[in-house]
Amino acid sequence: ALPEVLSGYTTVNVLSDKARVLENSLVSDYTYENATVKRLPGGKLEVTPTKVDYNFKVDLKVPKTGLMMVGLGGNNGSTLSATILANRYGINFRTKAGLQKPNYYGSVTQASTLKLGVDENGSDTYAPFNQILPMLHPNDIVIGGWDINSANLAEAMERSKVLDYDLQRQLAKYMSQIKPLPSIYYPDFIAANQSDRADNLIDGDSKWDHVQRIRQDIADFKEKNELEKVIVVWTANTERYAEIIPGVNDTAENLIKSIKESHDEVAPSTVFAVACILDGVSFINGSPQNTFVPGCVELAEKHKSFIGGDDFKSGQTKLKSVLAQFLVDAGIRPVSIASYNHLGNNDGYNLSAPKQFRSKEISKKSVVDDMIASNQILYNEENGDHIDHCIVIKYVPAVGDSKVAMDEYHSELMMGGHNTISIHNVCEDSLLASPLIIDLVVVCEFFSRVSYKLAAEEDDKFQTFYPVLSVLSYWLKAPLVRPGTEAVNGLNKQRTCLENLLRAFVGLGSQNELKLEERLW
Ligand code: NAI
Ligand code: DG6
Repeated sequence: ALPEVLSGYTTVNVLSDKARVLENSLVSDYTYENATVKRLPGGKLEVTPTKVDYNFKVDLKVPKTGLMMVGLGGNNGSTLSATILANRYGINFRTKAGLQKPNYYGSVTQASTLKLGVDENGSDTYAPFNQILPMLHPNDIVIGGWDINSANLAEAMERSKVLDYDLQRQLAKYMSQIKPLPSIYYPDFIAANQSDRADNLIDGDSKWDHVQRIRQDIADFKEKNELEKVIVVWTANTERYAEIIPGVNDTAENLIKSIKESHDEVAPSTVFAVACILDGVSFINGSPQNTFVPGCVELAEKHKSFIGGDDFKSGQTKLKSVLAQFLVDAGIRPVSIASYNHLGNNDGYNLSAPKQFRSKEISKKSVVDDMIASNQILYNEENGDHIDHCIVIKYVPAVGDSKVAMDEYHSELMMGGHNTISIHNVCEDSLLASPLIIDLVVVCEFFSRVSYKLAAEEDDKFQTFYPVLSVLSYWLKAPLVRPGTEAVNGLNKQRTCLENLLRAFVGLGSQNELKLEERLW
């Protein structure tokens, strides 16, 4: 039984004979049930159920954790830092609508719930997502990071024009103390229009020296703040794609060699990722570029260091990962999706350059690929096997951080009919994106405390998850997955995976909506 021990950490006690506390860990037994499918001649499918028995182990102690953001002085970096400080110090502020209390709305881990089961009346009963197992609280995250611009965070917050004046005024004394560390700027990778920002740079041109400097920055930050763990998130400008060149960035060895030779095709984000991987520091890419070139993924495998990416999935794409899935699952055939965006923040300014726009276009487009592949009745050689998917982004300075997203989903119905859904969404870009950074950090930190083994194996066989943390996909537009496997884009599938893993870790079976209590006599 778990109650006394786990109740010290969370508000949920799970009484399961499939989980037990051993020292400071929770160990559970889990049978993974799946099925293998074989295509037989003539088109029949043969399905064989499979079962594998695993043990999971969760280290219950939450470490003191630091978050270092690359692009700390940007809209996301400054908005997230301000939000954490406002929550930590309980700073209420006045808006034209009255008194506003700080909160973490938009964060799955902080503001959403999970269904645990039914109460004595048969009613579904929920608990906060972060109360099932011990998780990092955002108020406890120590903030730091780098930016090519030297503005302190009070100045950066003012420049980003996201938060209300009364909050900015009260936060200034805390925010002004946080100053981004100098960073690396390879002008060819981000838009030329960003050059005026680049006044806070690490000296020298050697990319290998840059790797070493970043490693030192992380070590210093860890020591100064007495941290047990650091997670690094790229929330800097979108870069252009790096060319994948055999011999340059195709293997771990070649990538390291190329960095040592300061090869032109090694992007700043890859330099940061490599620095982190070499020291086992988890690195998450919140932008769309191909930071994780094949050599970088191989390096992460070698060092068993967690990586996650790419591109925060905040508004338009998040909705697409629900709506397109809904249409296809309803047997309706989307034939075109036209997605327009305009925004007036610095991200929009950077994306007004063609190569940086192209990176974003690729990640925004990829989100429906697996949905098309899942339905051969709707998508096949005869009917056509693609959706006309058009992505437009325009920079309109006047709207600032209030991004406008307009989408048209045009679908084919029964008997040649059509259905067109038009969506108009105005949102504050950075207030949608910042909570995702919290979730990515909290969930990444949590999974770095999880290990598993086959049930039949000895205890010394526990090992961590595969380094590409695809469980983070919920928050990412173009989920990075293990090479050779396919990304899951549907938002509900992504959440179901997370939910069921959490349940497995505490000895509960997978979530189901069978409701047999109600449906059977
Ligand atoms: P931003 O332009 O306000 O901030 C980016 C910051 O990165 C700037 O302060 C810039 O000086 C800095 N920077 C550029 N290159 C750097 C380098 N090599 N090292 C350190 N700092 C560097 O952009 P914002 O709005 O904060 O977005 C950040 C990233 O997140 C962008 O790539 C954006 O596409 C991506 N993203 C944003 C979403 C949102 O809704 N805000 C959603 C999805 C992705
Ligand atoms: C305009 O597309 C700028 C982008 O950085 C978006 O704000 C960001 O990629 C969010 O996109 P989405 O599709 O998740 O709302």
